[in-house]
Amino acid sequence: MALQIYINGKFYDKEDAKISVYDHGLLYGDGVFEGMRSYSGKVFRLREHLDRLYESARAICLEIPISKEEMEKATYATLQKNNLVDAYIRLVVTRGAGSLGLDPNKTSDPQVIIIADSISLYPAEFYENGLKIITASTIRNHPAALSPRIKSLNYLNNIMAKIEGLQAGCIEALMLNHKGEVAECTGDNIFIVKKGVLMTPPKDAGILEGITRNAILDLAKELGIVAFEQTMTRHDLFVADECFLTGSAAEVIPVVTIDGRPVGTGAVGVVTKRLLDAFKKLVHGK
Ligand code: PXG
Repeated sequence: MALQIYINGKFYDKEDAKISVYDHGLLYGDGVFEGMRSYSGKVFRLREHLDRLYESARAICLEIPISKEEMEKATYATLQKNNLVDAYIRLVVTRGAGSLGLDPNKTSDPQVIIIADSISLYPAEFYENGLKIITASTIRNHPAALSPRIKSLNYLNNIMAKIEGLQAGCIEALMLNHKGEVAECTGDNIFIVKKGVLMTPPKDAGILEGITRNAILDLAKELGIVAFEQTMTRHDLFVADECFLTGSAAEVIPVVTIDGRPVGTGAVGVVTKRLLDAFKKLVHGK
């Protein structure tokens, strides 16, 4: 059977799952989304993802036509419909179809889309040997232009940074904020370890407050690793002992070089390895 996509309460074959070319999600990137994972049939931190989705929608004055409870049920229904247990799940809410023109009041019927698909993992080699990343010249959104805390369908600046990374042979790229401080990567949050202490940029550093990020901060507490939010510059990365990235897609992935410079010894760090193992245990329930 073809993959079944949820749109506004109904399921469609992947090939027939379509929305209007007049949808402002397409015309203007006017909408919000979430990317989540399920492990053994349970969506990891679903409540947190739903809270972030509804907050992103509220921030752009988009009223999601169904409740969080209905969205939760629809998410599980989509998994079940596709017989998926370990999956990648994308929730998308668009502004809906309207006339050509920015005015959201001229749209109707926001579209709620749920895609559950098998996960394409990064090669295992990256988890064992670590990633090489570069700093992109494209910065995160200026908070006065568009809050970087909104997970909107406008990802162009992150995509431009991703292209810079890919052109340099890296699958991730570091993004700074408008003050030149370290923010995050194009779809992942960043952590460093210095003298055994774990640090990550604060929520107001131009980041998306990652759910994996918050899970890692919780795990650090449980493991007795001192951890806090810290404003940092590239200097802090260059003199760090360890570095890793977190995200729903990547989970926890070590970084071993930044802008061609080795991080610490240039090998995957011990604190990183501990947290990576603890995260695996957490999501796989072992
Ligand atoms: N920063 C940005 C800009 C993101 O888009 C994260 C950090 C990590 O957040 P979570 O909550 O996932 O720990 C993200 C998340 C995709 C995809 O399909 C993107 C994300 C997550 C999952 C899939 O490109 N971005």
